[in-house]
Amino acid sequence: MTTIAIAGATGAVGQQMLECLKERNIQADLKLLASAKSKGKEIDGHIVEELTKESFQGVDYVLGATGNDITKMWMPWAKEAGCIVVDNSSAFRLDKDVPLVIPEVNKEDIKGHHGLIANPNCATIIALVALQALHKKYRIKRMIVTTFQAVSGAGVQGIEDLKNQIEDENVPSKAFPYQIAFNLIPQIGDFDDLGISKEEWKMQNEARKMWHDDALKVNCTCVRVPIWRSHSESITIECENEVDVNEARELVSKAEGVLLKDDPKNQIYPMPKDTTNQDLVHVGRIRKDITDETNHTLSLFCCGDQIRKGAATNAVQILEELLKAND
Ligand code: 11C
Repeated sequence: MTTIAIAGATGAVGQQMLECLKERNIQADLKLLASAKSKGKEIDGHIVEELTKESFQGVDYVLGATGNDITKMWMPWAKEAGCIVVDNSSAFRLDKDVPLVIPEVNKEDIKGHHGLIANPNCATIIALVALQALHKKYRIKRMIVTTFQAVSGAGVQGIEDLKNQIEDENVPSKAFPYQIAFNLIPQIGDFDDLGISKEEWKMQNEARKMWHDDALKVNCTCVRVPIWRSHSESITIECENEVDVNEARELVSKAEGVLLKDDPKNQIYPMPKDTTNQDLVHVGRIRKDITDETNHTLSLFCCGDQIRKGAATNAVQILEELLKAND
């Protein structure tokens, strides 16, 4: 029997990974790994073990759901034990010999792995799943993106901050630089000298890698919003080829991993409430950019559950591809 370990099994993404494995009926012996303080805890009939150097012996696949520093600590141990890792942290995403994969976008890149495949950033996954069919047809050269990212993207503390401040606005935030309830914060991650945050750079750097196009230009503004779960994105794409709105709608309606919700006159469009706790990226508000008379630009709105498709589901889909290749 195949053995799969989840590193960081007690966090939101780790627990979702466990659920996804079950939902997708992946048959394996499971090993849940976490820090010493979670040792002995029971999750869904499995006892959590402390993540140590020895944890990876006898493990075939690891799903990584720990932060960058912890991931950098255990990765050599998993490598030494011969495990194949699908890692959700950003620690290795841009490394040359590490494929960065969204199955709906570039699953063929998995083949080139050397024991480690990286899972992209959640907002990037949601955007690229929404855009893949349009990119294939029209070849996207430039994108302007504004994200509206849920508090759960910042972990359990993000949810706690919103909960506390809905009750009492005076409770200070621990996960955010300002109050998040009844507010928006246009900062996710630290800013560089250009005034661009780490999260904003990910959209360009990771999209370039998965679309194999170093010339792709992305102007991204990431905003934290007081929503529990599901990230939303307003996206404008400038394409090499001429675009057609009706054709674009048709392409999106047939795209893998996507649900077209685009009938604005009847108030049908994507909303984060509807994408929560499911795997499809909802896409709508597809329209011509009226500022571009050359007809190469489209705008749209999309939403996706960032803990599921933006993290756990995507990782488990990669694992499924690995298991298929090993059959
Ligand atoms: C957030 N997107 O909502 C972040 C969390 O690159 O994996 C995930 C960061 C990443 O705060």
